[in-house]
Formats: sequence, structure tokens, C-alpha cells
Amino acid sequence: MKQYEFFRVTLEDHIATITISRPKALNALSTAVVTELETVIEDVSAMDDAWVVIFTGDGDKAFVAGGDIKEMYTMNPDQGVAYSKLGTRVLYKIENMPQPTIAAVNGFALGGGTEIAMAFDIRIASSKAVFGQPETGLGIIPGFAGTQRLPRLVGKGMAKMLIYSSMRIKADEAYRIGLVQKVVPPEDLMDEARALAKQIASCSPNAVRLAKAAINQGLEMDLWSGNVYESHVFGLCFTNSDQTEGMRAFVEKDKAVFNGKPLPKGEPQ
Ligand code: DAK
Repeated sequence: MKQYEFFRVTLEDHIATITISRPKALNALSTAVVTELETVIEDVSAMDDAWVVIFTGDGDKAFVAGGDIKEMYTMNPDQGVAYSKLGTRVLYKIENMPQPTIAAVNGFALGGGTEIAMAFDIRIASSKAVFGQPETGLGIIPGFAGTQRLPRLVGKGMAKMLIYSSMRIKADEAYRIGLVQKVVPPEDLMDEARALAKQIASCSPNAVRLAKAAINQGLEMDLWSGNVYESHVFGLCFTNSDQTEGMRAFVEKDKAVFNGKPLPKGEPQ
């Protein structure tokens, strides 16, 4: 497996696990970290053997403690724009990874930490996790699409309350408002994330990828256009052996074994 400076990537049972590791700064997102993250995301996206992706933070304290405040402190407007474009592009690449993705949020997820967690499909949080968008307290606004993804996930009023006030919320509250899908004891976090990943990996990798494309693209469309798009994507399921295998197994009262042979390149995946 390729080596990185700030990340570890493992692949086991078709599950790729990406761990961000910058212990000196609680995994804060410097330009160097975000630049390397883009490479990691591109590399893992291209791994046909990786059917599900888990992203977590190294250590027992932080998932990602946000953008690197010490670096941002001395930025000029041009550097701010460059940092913003880089971050926004990388999070867009995360959101549109072909595989289903799970953020296993192990601790502080502040500012860019909440924003990066929101770019993954599903969030499971340790009961120790803390979320928030503290940017207005630092004289900036969320810059990695937090003003866009947070209201889409928790609604306009709740997002405005969190962003205007820079308040932190604990995992239980994040669950209550729909920011995370599950809260588990810290020691169970990775087992829970892997169990969910295994459950997803037992389904057709192609069907799951196509479902992700239909959800992500469809949410950007009006309902009717989304329905038309879904019909097209539904048809693509029949171009792949996963569909015949899944239905053969049902008809023959057998267990389906999917080979994950990818769809032809160029199709949504
Ligand atoms: N940046 C840089 N260093 C950080 C950091 C961060 N965000 N968070 C922690 N560190 C460093 C600390 O400075 C400290 O380093 P030393 O002093 O030992 O050298 C070390 O990590 C350990 O942190 P603490 O000593 O503070 O640890 P505590 O347990 O006492 O506190 C904490 C943990 C997470 C509550 C605290 O570190 C903290 O409040 N951190 C800052 C959290 C925060 O405000 N994050 C939001 C940052 S703003 C943009 C895109 C995105 C963003 C901005 C612009 N554009 C596109 C332009 C994002 C902005 C943000 O995320």
C-alpha cells in the first residue's frame, strides 16, 4: 500500500480505511494536509477492490480539529481564496467518491472537522465526539462548504443557530438534529463502522455505487428530473453481472456472491 505523510490507508475485506494522522495539531487541516488528502481520495476512489470507505482520525482525542488556525492567521486574501478553492474541491471529491463512505468521528470535529465529516455519506460518532462551526468566533465563516452542507443536513434554522453562535454540540445532540446517524461508546466506534461497512459490502458494489450516484445527483434536481435520472441509472444495473447474480441467488435460494466487476468507465459510479 502506498505511503503518505499525513494519512494511513489500509484495505481489508473490500473495506478501505483512511486515517488522518497529524498528532501535533489534533489532525488540523493545513494546506499540506489538504493537498495530500486530495491525492489519497483520488487513489482510494480508483481502487476497484475497495467497496466501502471508512475515514477516521488518529488518536483518542480528535477527528479533525479544523482548519489550521496558525497557518490561516497570516494568510492574505489571495492565499485565503486558494485555500478555499483547494478545500472545496477536495470535499467535493470526497462527496462524490464512487464508493459508499462512512466517517467514524472519534473526537473533536470542529470547523473544517465538522465540514469534512459532512462530506462523507454516513457519520457514526463516538459518544466523546464534539461538533461545531466555531469560525465566526475566529472572524471568518465556514469555508469548506459548511454554510452549504450543514443547512442541507440539519435545516436552515438549526444551521444558522450553530454557525452564528459558534457553539459546540456533543454527539447526542448531533444525533438528535440528524447530523450523525449513530452514537456509540468510544471503544466500539471502529467495530461499529466496520460492521456497517461489511453489511454494505455484502450487497452488490455496483448497485450501491449506482444508488449513491442517483441520490447525490438527484438531490441537485427537481423531483421529476430526479425520477428520470433514477430510471436511467436503474437501467444501468442490468448491464452488470451483479444483477443476474443477485436475482439468481434469490430464485435458487442461494447466497449471492458479487464479484464487484466495475461498470464500464464513463458510467456514473
Ligand atoms: N489549528 C492549528 N493547531 C491546532 C488546532 C487548529 N485548528 N487545534 C489544535 N491545535 C493544536 C494546538 O495549538 C496545540 O498545539 P501546541 O500549542 O501544543 O503547539 C495542540 O494542537 C493541542 O491542542 P490543545 O492544547 O488546544 O488541546 P486541548 O485538549 O486543550 O483542546 C481543542 C482541544 C480541539 C478544544 C482545541 O485545540 C481547539 O479549540 N482547537 C481549535 C478548534 C477550532 O476552533 N477549530 C476551527 C478552526 S476554524 C477555509 C476553509 C476552512 C476553514 C477556514 C477557511 N477556507 C476555504 C478559506 C476552516 C476553519 C476552521 O476550521
